[in-house]
Amino acid sequence: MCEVAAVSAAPCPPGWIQNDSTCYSFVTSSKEHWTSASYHCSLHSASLVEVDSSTENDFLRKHSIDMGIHSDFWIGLTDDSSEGNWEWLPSGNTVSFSDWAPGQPDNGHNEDCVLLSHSKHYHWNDDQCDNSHYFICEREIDEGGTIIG
Ligand SMILES: [Ca+2]
Ligand SMILES: [Ca+2]
Ligand SMILES: [Ca+2]
Repeated sequence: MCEVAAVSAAPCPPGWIQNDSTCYSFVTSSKEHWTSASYHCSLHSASLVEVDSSTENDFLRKHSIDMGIHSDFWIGLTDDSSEGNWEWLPSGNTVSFSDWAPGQPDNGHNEDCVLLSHSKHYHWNDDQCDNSHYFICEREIDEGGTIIG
């Protein structure tokens, strides 16, 4: 019984942050292209963050600001497969919530991947997928309150 309690108290891996039923990792160890960032998350049984609600978006923006590093973070939204048709990958979900910065998305330089933009107060901006940025991974906490892997 004691072991169960100990596990339940820390459902996220070291260095990950829990919010509601999800663990998040704000990865600042290296800047990556969007595709490489997505792959990095998958190595940790996670995905680039899919922002489903204003609550989740508020959490991500607040934490980004609080980190104080003034850097952009990739999120899991892209229109790379069809210009203007935004989808979350890898889920393939369409956009149910969005928080574009004013004037965005503008596909400014063939921009098909989305980040939380520090220069836009961490509202969303589309950017070129092969630019290198920090990124945010997320993974759900399973029903047992623990994460496998
Ligand atoms: Ca999410
Ligand atoms: Ca685009
Ligand atoms: Ca843009």
